[in-house]
Amino acid sequence: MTDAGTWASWVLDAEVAAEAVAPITDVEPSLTVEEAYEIQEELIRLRVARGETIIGAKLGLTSKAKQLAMGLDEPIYGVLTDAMLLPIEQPVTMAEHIHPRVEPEIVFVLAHDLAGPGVTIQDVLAATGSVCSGLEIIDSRFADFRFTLPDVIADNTSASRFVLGPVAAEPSFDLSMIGCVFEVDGSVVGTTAGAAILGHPAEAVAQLANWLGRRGGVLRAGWKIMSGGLMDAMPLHAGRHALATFSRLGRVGVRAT
Ligand code: OOG
Ligand code: MG
Repeated sequence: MTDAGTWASWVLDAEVAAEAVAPITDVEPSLTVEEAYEIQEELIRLRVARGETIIGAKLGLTSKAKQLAMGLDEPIYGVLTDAMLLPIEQPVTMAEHIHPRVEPEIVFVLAHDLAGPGVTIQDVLAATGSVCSGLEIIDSRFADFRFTLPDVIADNTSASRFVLGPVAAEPSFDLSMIGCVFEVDGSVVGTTAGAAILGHPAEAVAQLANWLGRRGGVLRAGWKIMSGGLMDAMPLHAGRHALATFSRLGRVGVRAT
């Protein structure tokens, strides 16, 4: 592989310029998943070097709907920094993005560290301080949102921004039964439940903790963990308003300008 730092700059520069680039595998078709995570690590190092702080982690492709939409069938992992956290009521600025999409997610806020291997759904719930509603704004740096599994991993799983809803609920109820209604500009575009995420959204967090554990990593107390899009993402355009309403977790919305 070409030096991981070169490809990390390739995707970071595309993000800063808000201009799409070709997928890495167009140039390096043999790029492996393992090498892609090395590029992602380098990308996060660059972001931290420019002043960002890691405040969480994310899973992607944890629902059948997302896997079908993207034509990929394995969960993927990414990193969230403070620069990605969009305060509630703050719009998504189209000029800072390439072709942003928005998707509803269930978010875990950890009260305790969580380290694999052997982490179960029960362990995740015990380590969780609260769960809240979330919207993730994904914005692949690759032209036409077209990528292979290694490409999207290297691109930090298309992470761009995320918004957290105001309700912090104790996870003392069945999270697989959380209902979600997703609306765009006042029209319902999808309905789903927590079980869309690997049967139970905490299963996604357990898989992430176990995967990280094999690499010597830990999910830290205080981190926000996004468990993955509950349904296919919707494109954002200037003026568009997306709203997700959850049972137990209230509502979270975002507008694009
Ligand atoms: C990859 C990121 C997937 C999710 O929640 O499934 C993701 C993409 O769809 O561009 O964030
Ligand atoms: Mg997502």
